[in-house]
Amino acid sequence: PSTEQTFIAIKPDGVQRGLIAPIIARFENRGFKLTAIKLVTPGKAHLEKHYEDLKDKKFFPDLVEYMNSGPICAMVWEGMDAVKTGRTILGATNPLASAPGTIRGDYALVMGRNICHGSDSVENAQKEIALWFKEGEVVSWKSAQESWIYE
Ligand code: DAT
Ligand code: MG
Repeated sequence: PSTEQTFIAIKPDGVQRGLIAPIIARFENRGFKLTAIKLVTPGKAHLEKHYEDLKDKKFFPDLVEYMNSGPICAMVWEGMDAVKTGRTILGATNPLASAPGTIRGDYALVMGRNICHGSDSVENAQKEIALWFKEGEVVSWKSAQESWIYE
């Protein structure tokens, strides 16, 4: 089985709206393995670092304020094509352009309240996992379901 990892976060609106369990269920049900999870309020500096590629965008201050408005559920999910498939499960950045069946397509309407984050490349996934989790917080374990999910 693939050990590709992606960083998935449930943003403050997703946490406040009680969507932690349904979002986790989508990744579990698909066959991905949870290897790290925590509820965090990491503060502005950390969030600015997480979104540093977007620092020149006009929406950046609002984005950081939104991300800083409550707890975030930070996770690492592992499995085949986890980064790209994770993005597919999330839906498009703009929820109005997200297909029904995706998280954003089922639960959100506007970009500034789009519920979830997912890494956009394997390289960024590794950077984000290192930013959000300390060594030892990401757990390596063998799922009993493995041979029923992978051939
Ligand atoms: P994604 O979260 O799909 O990876 P992104 O990395 O381009 O999208 O942007 C990060 C977040 O910033 C996104 O989830 C919502 C917000 N955002 C992006 N583009 C925006 C825009 N044009 N107006 C307002 N918010 C935006
Ligand atoms: Mg992004």
